[in-house]
Amino acid sequence: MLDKKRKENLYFIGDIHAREDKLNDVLKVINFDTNNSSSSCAGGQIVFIGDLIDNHPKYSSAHLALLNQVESLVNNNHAFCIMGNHEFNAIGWATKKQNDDCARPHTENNYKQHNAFLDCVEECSSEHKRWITWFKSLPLFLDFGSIRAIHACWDEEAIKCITPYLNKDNSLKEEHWESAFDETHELYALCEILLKSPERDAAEPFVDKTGKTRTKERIQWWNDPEYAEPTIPTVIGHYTITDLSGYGLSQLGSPITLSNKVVCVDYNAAKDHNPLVCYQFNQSTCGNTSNLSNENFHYIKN
Ligand SMILES: [Mn+2]
Repeated sequence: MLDKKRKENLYFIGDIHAREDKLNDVLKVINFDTNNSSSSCAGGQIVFIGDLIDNHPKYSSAHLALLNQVESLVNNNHAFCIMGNHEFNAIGWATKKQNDDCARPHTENNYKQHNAFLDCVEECSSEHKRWITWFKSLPLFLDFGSIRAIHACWDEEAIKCITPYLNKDNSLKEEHWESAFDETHELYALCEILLKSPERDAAEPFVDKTGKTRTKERIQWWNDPEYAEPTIPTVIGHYTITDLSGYGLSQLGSPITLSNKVVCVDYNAAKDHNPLVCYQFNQSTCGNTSNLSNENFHYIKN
């Protein structure tokens, strides 16, 4: 459970990917203004679901404003922020193993996903190191009792197995970061499941959105025979809901929950034409047996 002083309303905000402009749009929609004590920030806190960083290089310069804003909201008890796979990968990019190799290989594809951030902070600068230290402090998941949040997949077994590697606040202990990028270590697979989605062999190889050919596909764990149906409300991001994804959208194209208990707040805000989506949950009117409602999404419609 969380030590931090908690407020009644939680506003879950998904994968921002440096779109600081869209964060400020959505804060206006939910009337969350930390300079105005009669705004929704009086009774509410934001929960950022990770993937604050990385986008097309044209959004490079927005990274620092966004990171400073989120860090300040967290430090002032207006927000929580959990780790996404992009923060996780950023740590691997900047971490040297004992044999001096980089924990996350500096391949062309990995660079392409990350260079907007590296250019903004200047790779290896003190600014870069400062943000890596902050990323390392982020919890991998949060359990509010009535609702919980994780970037990709709430897998009870994986959470049980990873707990000994975590600090009390659910951030990874400093001494385990190298193992988290070691494919032969159990931490590697656990982080893959929780932050990047469990996977199984695809029927045929396919090319993903970064141009990489993949032989495994993500499991839609909230609705999969190999997974027990979640019983406690859970918020995720990561799954980039689009018209093509076949879930998370009504026939009219409005955001809807993935199931009675699981909601995703990643509607591909990284791209120009998609909104940044917020999901509101009231902890005093909704308990851990509540079904999630489609009425609680907030965003700017195109
Ligand atoms: Mn992600």
